[in-house]
Amino acid sequence: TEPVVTLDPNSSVAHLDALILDVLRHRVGKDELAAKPHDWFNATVLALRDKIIDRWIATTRRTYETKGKRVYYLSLEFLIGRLLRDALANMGLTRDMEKALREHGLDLSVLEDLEPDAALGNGGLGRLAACFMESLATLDIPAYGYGIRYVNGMFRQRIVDGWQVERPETWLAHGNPWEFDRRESAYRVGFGGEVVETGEGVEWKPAEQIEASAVDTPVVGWRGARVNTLRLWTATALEPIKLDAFNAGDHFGALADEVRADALVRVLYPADSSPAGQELRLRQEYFFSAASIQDIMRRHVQFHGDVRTLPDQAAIQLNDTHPSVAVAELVRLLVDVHGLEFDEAWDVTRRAIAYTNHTLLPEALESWPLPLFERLLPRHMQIVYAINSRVLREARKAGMDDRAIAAISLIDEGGERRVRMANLAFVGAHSVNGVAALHTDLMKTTVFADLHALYPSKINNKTNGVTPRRWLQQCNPGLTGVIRDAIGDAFLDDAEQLSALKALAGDAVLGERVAEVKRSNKVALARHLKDLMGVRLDPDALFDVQIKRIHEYKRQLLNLVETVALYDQIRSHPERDWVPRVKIFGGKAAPSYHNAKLIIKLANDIARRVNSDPSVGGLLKVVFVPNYNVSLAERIIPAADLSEQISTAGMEASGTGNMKFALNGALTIGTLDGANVEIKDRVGDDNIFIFGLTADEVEQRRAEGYRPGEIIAASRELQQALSAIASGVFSPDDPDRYRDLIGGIHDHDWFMIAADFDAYAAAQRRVDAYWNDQPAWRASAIRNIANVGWFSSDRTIGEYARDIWGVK
Ligand code: DL6
Repeated sequence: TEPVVTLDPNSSVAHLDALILDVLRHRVGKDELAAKPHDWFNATVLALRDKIIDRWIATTRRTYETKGKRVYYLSLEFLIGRLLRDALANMGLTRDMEKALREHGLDLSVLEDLEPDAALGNGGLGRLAACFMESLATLDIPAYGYGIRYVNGMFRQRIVDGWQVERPETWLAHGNPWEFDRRESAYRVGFGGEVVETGEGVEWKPAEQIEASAVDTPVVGWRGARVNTLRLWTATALEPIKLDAFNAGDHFGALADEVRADALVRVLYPADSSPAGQELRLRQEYFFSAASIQDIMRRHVQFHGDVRTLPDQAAIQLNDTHPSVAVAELVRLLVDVHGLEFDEAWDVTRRAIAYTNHTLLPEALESWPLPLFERLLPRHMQIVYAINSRVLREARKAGMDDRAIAAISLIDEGGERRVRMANLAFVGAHSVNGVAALHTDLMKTTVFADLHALYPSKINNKTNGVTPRRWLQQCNPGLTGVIRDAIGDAFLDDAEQLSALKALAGDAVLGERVAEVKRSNKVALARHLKDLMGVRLDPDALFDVQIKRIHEYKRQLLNLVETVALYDQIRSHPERDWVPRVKIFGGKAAPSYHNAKLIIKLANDIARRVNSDPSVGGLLKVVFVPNYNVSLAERIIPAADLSEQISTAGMEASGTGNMKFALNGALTIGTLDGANVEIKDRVGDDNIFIFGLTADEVEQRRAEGYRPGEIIAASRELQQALSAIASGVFSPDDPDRYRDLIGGIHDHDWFMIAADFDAYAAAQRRVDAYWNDQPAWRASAIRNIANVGWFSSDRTIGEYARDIWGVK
């Protein structure tokens, strides 16, 4: 099913065919007779890109002509994945391109698989940025995404003997046909040095300068509505080679500056356990923020003249605290370069900037050691102090006490002094938003309670969303076709129109068709995993999926402990009517996160044992899919029956996987956390499996003095599963491997695995019972699809545009 209309009358098959051949010959430099699949892939992308450029130029001209306000989305992460299928579908050219390639005996889907995933993000935050870019273009909002063009991006995960091993991702190894090198858009970014008095003000004289130059990727919206720009910065030394040193024989020393510049854009999230790693991370943050703010100012001054009108023409959104230093950079440019008084600069800055918070986890709230910040950014340090004095005076005036003032301060004075980037973003922004209703409420009562008391109108909620183009239409064409047959095409342009399915939820024929599509997606996934890992999966089993970053608060461990308990039960009671299950796990652990890596090993150890045990008779299979990424998610989500969203309540800001699964007809088993709460409200209690403590209850238990040992002693199933893991049943080669991991559950159980275990296990048995009633399950799947159109990122971006950015 081609779910779009063709926009361009010139895009007939013959026209595309001729274009591809021309590109292949003149830009790829290959004869059709000698071209390899990769040459055809490049020719296809370049031909499509030509079509996109026409719209890019047209829509950009329109913005200049109408003096439209632009949105600037600053994000250290853009988890883009592949672009070919997305861009083709949004341009309405999929079918024509398929035909054009077929003329040459080529299969579009094979070429699509040659595209490497652009893995410039870790997880939800980066993928959200990518969905937002697509929705901004779809809603015809002029926007730039600003980030870093990491050469290696997120690491490639290999599983060696069950352990995660990190390898560099080489997504640029064959070049990147999507991007445009914009050497003309280059800016100097300084580090270190000193601030000197000039008589007319102050001047920062950096000790080191690096050149940031732009690399642009066009982002096309649905039906080609608009093409926006993803501008990623790359770094070069001002003097890439010191010829004198080179000629004197110091070949490596001569290149040192270039290596130093290159290190800035090599990897996403350099390990920051060492001071050098911390410094690199702060350098990355300043590098991309400074280049982006300079670019924004240059465009504004060139076309609008007066820097004071910046907030009328530019809405700058900080995606989490990684670009917080942009607040100080904008003040610096306004004062030091454009000559504004500090207070006026501060006012312009706050009207231009807004900040999105994505986590309440204390360890994820960034702060930098003050000496490091001051050494690297001496002028910004002065500006931070100047901002702080204004904010703290306001707080004092408002009658706040010392405790509140200490909490509001941009400088953490407890222990080693640190610069608090979340506080800097908060005070430097006119809007501070959370990403789901519960998360936003918790922002007001926990980490930002005092800042909220001082600035009560800043915090607002913008519940996350996902683009339905990638996460329904493209990843699940079968389901898209069934929905179109059932309710027509309106949902392709407005995902909330999926609600027309509500009336058909009980329709047995529709239920059958939805189930057929699900089964064929499961068959396709099983085939893929067979090729990838040699595992055999039964497509008639319930596919139970937990794919996301591996983190203790996301509680993959709870799922694994329950898997072990189920394994035990199946062996003890083979006479029961067990529902065959395939437990699918996937996700990466941060390289220095010991317990997360151990959890991956545990999943693999359990898989090895369970999958080779004839006594479970194929009733239970466990799979850990290596190198989970966007493209794998696009295969796995359409094939899932059950979506595991089981974080400790109060800890997952929103989640976006939860939305993608529900949109593809999977039922959720989950806690009342993040956006699960709103998903439940929309799909209804009967179509979701909610269990466990609420965020308030988690807080209360902790306050009361939580004793997991007592809970474990009272739950036979839990006790047995934990002791099996701890005693080495799944790790006979190293029986003590999991002793400490499980010991942590007995001891403090910070993530409340014990407290939620019985409720989780009971919910899983409710899942089994419901699965046995297939008509009811199918009706619930349809109700999920029908009710989650609201979680489209078009809706989210519409809300940002209206409430925060003031753009149409
Ligand atoms: O808002 C996108 C995404 C949420 O869906 C996840 O719940 C949340 O964990 C994630 N946050 C981060 C924050 N990391 N830092 N810093 O990735 O954001």
